[in-house]
Amino acid sequence: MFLINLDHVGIAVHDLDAALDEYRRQYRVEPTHREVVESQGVEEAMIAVGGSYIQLLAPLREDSPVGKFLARRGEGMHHVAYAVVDIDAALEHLRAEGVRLIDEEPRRGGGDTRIAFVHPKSLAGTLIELVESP
Ligand code: CMX
Ligand code: CO
Repeated sequence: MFLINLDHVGIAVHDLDAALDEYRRQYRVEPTHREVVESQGVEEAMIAVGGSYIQLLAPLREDSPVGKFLARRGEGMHHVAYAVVDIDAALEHLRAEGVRLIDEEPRRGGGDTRIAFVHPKSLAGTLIELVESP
């Protein structure tokens, strides 16, 4: 199967600590993982929900994908991430289908995953991330 799980939903926030405090207060949940991913210009926190995660994203700088998103649209849903078994094969398939890739090759994501983004103009205005777990 090509898509094996809804890995996470990414949500852009201005202040990671404040957003985590609200998740704690409103939903009584704790992040399982928190990490600065320099290459993506974000600090991210993962909150487990069933077999998937909520990924809270705060920008490290204004001139980053999440920084630009926040300036333009404010806080909110930023992307959906699907788990795949073989990200190289997935990218090859999408390329063959003429889909607009943001990442031609996978890069390193949080938690030692390999990730790649597909442009929101390719499908329903949704930024899609593919994730291959180690
Ligand atoms: N979801 C849906 N549409 C989006 C979007 C998003 N997250 N971000 C931008 N867009 C839309 C814009 O609204 C704009 O649409 P219009 O032309 O209709 O106005 C269009 O895409 C281009 O927007 P832009 O501001 O000119 O483009 P950016 O320079 O901000 O780049 C994108 C957009 C998606 C290419 C860039 O954000 C990117 O490369 N993202 C991938 C990396 C990333 O998001 N990393 C952070 C998450 C890391 C993680 O998950 O670990
Ligand atoms: Co993500």
